[in-house]
Amino acid sequence: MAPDSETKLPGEFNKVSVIGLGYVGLPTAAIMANRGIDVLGIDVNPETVEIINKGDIHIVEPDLDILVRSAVSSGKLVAATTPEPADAFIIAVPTPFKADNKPDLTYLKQATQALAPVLEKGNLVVLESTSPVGTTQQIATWLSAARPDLIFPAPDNNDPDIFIAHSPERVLPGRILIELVDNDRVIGGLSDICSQRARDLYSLFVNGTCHLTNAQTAELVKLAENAYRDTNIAFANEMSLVCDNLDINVWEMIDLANLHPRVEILKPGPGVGGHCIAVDPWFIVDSARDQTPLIQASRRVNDEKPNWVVEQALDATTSKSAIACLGLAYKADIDDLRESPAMEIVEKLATQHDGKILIVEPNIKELPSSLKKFKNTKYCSYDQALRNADTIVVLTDHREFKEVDQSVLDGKKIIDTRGVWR
Ligand code: SAJ
Repeated sequence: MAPDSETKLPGEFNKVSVIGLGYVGLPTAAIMANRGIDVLGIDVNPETVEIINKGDIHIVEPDLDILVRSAVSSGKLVAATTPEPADAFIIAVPTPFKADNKPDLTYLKQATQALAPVLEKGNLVVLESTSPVGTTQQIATWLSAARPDLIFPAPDNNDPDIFIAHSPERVLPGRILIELVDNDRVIGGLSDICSQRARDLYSLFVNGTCHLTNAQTAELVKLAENAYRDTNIAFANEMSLVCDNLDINVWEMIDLANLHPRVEILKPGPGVGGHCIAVDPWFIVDSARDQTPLIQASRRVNDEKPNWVVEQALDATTSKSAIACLGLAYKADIDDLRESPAMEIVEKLATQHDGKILIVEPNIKELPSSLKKFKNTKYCSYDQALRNADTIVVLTDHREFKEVDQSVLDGKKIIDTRGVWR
């Protein structure tokens, strides 16, 4: 059925609101604003809003500073703490998990409740946050409780007042601005017309293909992508333990195995971090515990790896000597410390080792408070740490660490979890 005359026609997205101005929301807002759309970015943190309205950024991501500056100076991107009416709302708030590995939808519920009062007939609401299966429907339920005056989508109603879809973000930190535009998107609406409206929105700035499906499938696609990667990394991490036990160089072994045309082993590391791969597999487990022994085992393998690194470092070091820890971010060339195995390792070393822990992280200006609180931790330059430590633990493969004067490493114990100096 065609939308009624009051419903805005596809393509009429003159003003878009992006709720949550983090690693996904801010780049999305800036890209759309640079395409000429009026974008209102919403974030609950007043400091974030202030920084963005000055044309600055609060996160590290290549070229994002240039894009945000241009969007703000042209007046197309404005940030605020409370939502205002718009043609479409993109929700990109965190969906973490709780201590018991259950999804925590608190931020999502708060964002949904904040936007409910400003919703108008014809609006599109897109959930971009990675979410457990059923969350897009949950948003419709929350919104319809807050706005009984509006008709929300149902599979048998192709003429709702509000269109709701899930289009999970799939961008890789470090390449966000490229992947936001070039990657294909999966779009799952609560009904066909919802999917089509969401595709109309993304077509304004996405060069990749938009693949339409239903909301539940889109939710599981995103979770499956990250669980697949987690499982593959777990295999690499398991191999690193096997190699250590058998005194085999894991990097050489993987390089040689990968010469096979159908083998592509990923890289072992100190564990798996970030707010996505270390979290999202649990969303599948939570909805299908008995069907997911492999996913659960992979999570356990990856979660155990930091403990192994700590043991290696403590075994290599006499009690009073200094340990250098290179990198805190969860992966190379970014500043993101969320769920970082490096943070866990450094915290455990600071607790269990009497000597100094010399910490190098080129992408932050000072140690986070969770590390500052230890008497034996010290924020150091790369050079200082290499010279003053007896044991060096490489935790992140930042580009700065690839340059090394081999003579400085002579006689030191090296635990290179990333194979930077292999
Ligand atoms: N890692 C390894 N070995 C590898 C690859 C990664 O140990 O061979 C580690 C990294 O060091 C890091 C963690 O895994 O600690 C995750 O890093 P990542 O680069 O694999 O992924 P993320 O978390 O930065 O981004 C992922 C991406 N998902 C997939 O590649 C399937 C991205 O496309 C998603 O958009 C993102 O999660 C997300 O937001 O969900």
